[in-house]
Amino acid sequence: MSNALFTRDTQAIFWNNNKSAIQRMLDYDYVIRREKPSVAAIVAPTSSNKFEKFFYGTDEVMIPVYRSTAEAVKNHPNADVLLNFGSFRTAYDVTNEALDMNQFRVIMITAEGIPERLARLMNKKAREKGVTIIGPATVGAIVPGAFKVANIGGTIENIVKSKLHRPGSAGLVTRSGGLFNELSNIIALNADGIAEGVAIGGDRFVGSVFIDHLLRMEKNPQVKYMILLGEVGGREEYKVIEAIKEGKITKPVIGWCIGTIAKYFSSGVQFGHAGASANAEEETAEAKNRAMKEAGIHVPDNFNDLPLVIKGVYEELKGKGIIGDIEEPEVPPIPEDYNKALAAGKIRKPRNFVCTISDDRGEEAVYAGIPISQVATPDTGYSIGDVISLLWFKKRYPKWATDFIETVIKTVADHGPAVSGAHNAKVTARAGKSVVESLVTGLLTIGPRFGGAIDGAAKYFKYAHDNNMSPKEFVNYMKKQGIPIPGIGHRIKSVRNPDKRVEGLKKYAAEYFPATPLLDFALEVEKETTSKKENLILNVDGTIGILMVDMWRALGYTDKEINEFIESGTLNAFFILGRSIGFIGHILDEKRLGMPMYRHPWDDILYQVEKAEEIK
Ligand code: Q5B
Repeated sequence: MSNALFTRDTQAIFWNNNKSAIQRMLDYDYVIRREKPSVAAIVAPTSSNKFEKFFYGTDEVMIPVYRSTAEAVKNHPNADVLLNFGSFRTAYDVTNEALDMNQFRVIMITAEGIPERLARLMNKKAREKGVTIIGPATVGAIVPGAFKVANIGGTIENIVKSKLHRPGSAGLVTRSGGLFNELSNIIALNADGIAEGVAIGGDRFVGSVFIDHLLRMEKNPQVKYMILLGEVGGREEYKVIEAIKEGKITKPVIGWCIGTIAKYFSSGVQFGHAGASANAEEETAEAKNRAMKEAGIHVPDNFNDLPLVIKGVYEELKGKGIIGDIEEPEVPPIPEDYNKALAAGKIRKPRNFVCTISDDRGEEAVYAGIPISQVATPDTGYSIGDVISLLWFKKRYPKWATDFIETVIKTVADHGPAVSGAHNAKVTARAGKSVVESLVTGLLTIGPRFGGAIDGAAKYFKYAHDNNMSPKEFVNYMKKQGIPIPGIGHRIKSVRNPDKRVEGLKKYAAEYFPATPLLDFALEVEKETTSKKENLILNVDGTIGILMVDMWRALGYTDKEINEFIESGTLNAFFILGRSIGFIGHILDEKRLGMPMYRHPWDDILYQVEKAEEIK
């Protein structure tokens, strides 16, 4: 039985999803080749994640996430350490609840500034239950080669340099986490590292104090001598002196209290920690250093001499054969963090996705290079047509073109509740589905017959025009293909009941377009088709598709570029975008009216069901 605070089997429950601290623990596990991760579970009350992924070397491991400590405890009965990374507002409640669970042997609390009344209550309860509290206001503790709490020791590179990856011979207790790291390095340079170390924390009322840990280290055979780095303020060092006098501590102790500078100030000095202020003469660093020296503790004359004293005690114990040689373990190479290596230009990687329209990496996201705030500010003159031209075509079109795009969107926004898409959206909304589900149902009806004939119209009319077909030749060509001409024909609009939307678009083009060669051709085709049947007019889809081609030609796009727009479905997208406005209106209307589920009436269905033929 080593009596060490932690072993290689120790597992912790980490309260709060502090990813960088947890990753540091797993990096440490990897370096010391632990068999199982030192973090068994994470408690994150507001997370909906079931697990978090962390690196273990170059591999990844999954650590389960729970919403309460109780759930984590139930699923991980062997995790006897709680790393409480809650804020100073929650840390007390988390600890208090954890103490009642009777599973934790050690609770480490990182928060600084827990109200002192609560800290005392918490510490009392922990002592009564035999639980070791480390902190509050601490970076924790470490048993090199076995288990390390979160950030103690710093980066993994620093840990290896400070020989915290394998057991040495010193037991180290400090108040401060920063000085813990400093001392670890000094011990590594002047001796063989530490066997166990604890930073007890900087608050005035911490759970466990120097004497608690030194008494345990006294019983730990791996610890051959102990180093205490105290601070001005408090009387904890005197408890150690008492224990030495009473023979409870027999191993050599090296001690130093920082804060000797305080004597050069006329009034009492409050150092960084809440507890680092002397309220009486015995609490000064000077007095404590003197008392420690008198009790036989190895106390240097000043902090600068501390390394020499450590070296001296270590070499003496080595000379007596109490400390042996340590075989340095092989340290596996620590994979470099991808983001750091990338930022340093050390690695490269082919991207899976390419984005050429917007960028959200800078201070502000941009639409084709223009900051959103600029686009969105009313007086900068960017319209929805401009936003579409930036994000769909990566260009800022002239006003006549962006106004045309807006006219199209406004024109197709709705055509009443009876059209295929609106009907479907309404039926779906009445079935209790959400706005997005109902919208999607409506959008899915857009296709070659309803609203989605724009690309087809642009394609076929352009083909005919590019190939110098006459309107008659084109109509015959389409008939031979067996394809109804996209953009021709309407269910309710006709020569005698013209579609005012089409009239409006044609008027806009006549006024603002530099030229409309394809529209002129389409109107000749319309004469042919309406001479056969009066509803075979150039419809709204057709007019939009054809005028878009005229617009792009006027803007200088090549035929190849326009054909690519058509092939990729760009033109139907104008209908999809515009009609979404209307569909959403119909869906909200249904919800506002609280309409019940729809069932189609029988008398509107022709039932012609014959008995199925039996095949033998
Ligand atoms: N025939 C639109 O058909 C409709 C012909 C044709 C040559 C044609 C039909 C069609 C092409 C697709 C198109 C967009 C299905 C329409 C829209 C948005 C909307 C909707 C709204 C809104 C209508 C009867 C006879 C047959 C056919 C011939 C028909 N179309 N010939 N080229 N294009 N058009 N879609 O009236 O000899 O009797 O056998 O497919 O452009 O969707 O408001 O409702 O804003 O929401 O049902 O405006 O024209 O006629 O299919 O029974 O055909 O005409 O070959 O000849 P109908 P059908 P025959 S705008």
